[in-house]
Amino acid sequence: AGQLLIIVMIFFSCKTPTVKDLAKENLIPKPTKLFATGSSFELTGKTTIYVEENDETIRPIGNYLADLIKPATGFETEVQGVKNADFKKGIYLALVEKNKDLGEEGYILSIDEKKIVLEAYQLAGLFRGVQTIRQLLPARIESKDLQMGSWEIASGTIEDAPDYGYRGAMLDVVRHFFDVTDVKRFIDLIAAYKMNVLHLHLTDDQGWRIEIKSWPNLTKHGGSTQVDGGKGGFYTQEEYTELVKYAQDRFITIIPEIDMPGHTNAALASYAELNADGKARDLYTGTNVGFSTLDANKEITYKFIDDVIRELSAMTPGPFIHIGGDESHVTAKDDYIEFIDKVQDIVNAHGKQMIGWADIAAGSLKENSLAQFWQIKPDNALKAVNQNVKVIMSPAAKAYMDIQYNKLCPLGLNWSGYIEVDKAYNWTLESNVEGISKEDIVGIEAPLWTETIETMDDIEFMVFPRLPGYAELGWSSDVNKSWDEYKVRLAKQKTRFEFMDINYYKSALVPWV
Ligand code: TNX
Repeated sequence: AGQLLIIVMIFFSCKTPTVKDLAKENLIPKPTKLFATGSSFELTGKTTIYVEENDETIRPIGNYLADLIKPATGFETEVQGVKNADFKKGIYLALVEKNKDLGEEGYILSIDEKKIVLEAYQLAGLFRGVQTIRQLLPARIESKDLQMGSWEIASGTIEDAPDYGYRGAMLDVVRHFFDVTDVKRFIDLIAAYKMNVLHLHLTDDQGWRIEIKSWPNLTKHGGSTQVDGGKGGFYTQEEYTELVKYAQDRFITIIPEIDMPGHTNAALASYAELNADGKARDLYTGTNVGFSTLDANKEITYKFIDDVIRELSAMTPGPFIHIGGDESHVTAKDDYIEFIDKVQDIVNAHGKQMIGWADIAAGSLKENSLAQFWQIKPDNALKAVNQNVKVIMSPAAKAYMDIQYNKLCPLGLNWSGYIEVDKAYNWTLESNVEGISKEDIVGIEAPLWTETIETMDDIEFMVFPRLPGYAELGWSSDVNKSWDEYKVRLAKQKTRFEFMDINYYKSALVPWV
């Protein structure tokens, strides 16, 4: 009888849901509202992912979740259509069109012992909610290899929506070129923290990285090198389109940047006629800035820009084209102003809104253009705000991921100081610049310039662990937020980073566990 009792007890201990506290989970970004019910849902090989029968648009998100959990669990999770009323157990993804308050990216996640229900007003909200489910699963879910152990998710309800609609990262693929595989990994890494923008810095003095069919020498010659003289590279239009699609599937908008009128040596080396003196420049593999310029007074300059923006707009479904505009130190002031105004018209003529580094506020900006604040002094950004233009927050002293963590950091620059992990997190977008308030800000972007960054490992080392903090600054502007609370949540991401093979910086300020 004793043995039987033990067997019965083991049987029940397997079947009884584990007590788990949703409030103790370490989510980044922190959700808006969370209510724990002290039990759990167990994902097993029998769990099915259901999507509303009449809405085929949800199925790809179900498939994404099934693919996400497959390598570590080994589960061949089925994705099935179901009528709302027939759903009893498993995971259910649904759009709730009445729930407009959730906005484009908000979601409600309800978990009990039998089911997980994820609801959103838009598909993007479902995708963000899937990232929450992902973070609620044990960290070993991130493994590419089969893992032992059960897959429980704490029960309760999460209601969540971002504070800012623009939360992104920038990758400079010019100073060192990164291929499609690397950029896809970068997209996956930012998607895991609910970012929704990838800004690609596609052209600069050292290279031209996007194929323009009407000006083929830009990539043929201009794309043939990089900092320190490596072989460079570029994306064909097909490859760029593939990246756009990959990002779109993760509800991330790619914003392409053609930097001008400065930062244009690669173009000036590729076409003699773009130079004021009609002579092609040599290719450049150094790291100086501010020495090159397109000629604002030549007609061919605007023909060139019109061709480039037309081809780029045709392969960019997102609403924005970034025109750079920074550090045009050898462009006469009047020329610069005329140039920005004309380029803004060209971008608009191709159906897009212009973004530029805040230097562009010297021109007459349209209210639907955006200015990206980056400099130490906010003068340019304030000038933009005075023209009723909204600002993307990317202050170099806080949000630049190419800036060294400290003076021992083996990679990166330090012209804006050092940015340890606490400094990267300990600020808010809305109180960063006097005179730029919440209504003036669309969100945050953390740029990674790559003068010193050569490999995916280098990228990861500079980006992690700062990026989750930037993602949280944009998603959850919590007035009571504190580094001391955040650092514990960040520390718990360690196992995740490791299962994801992320080469992260093990800052001594984070209590890694
Ligand atoms: C300034 S930030 C630049 C880039 C450099 C970066 C290095 C900006 C708009 N221009 O050209 O790569 O500093 O941190």
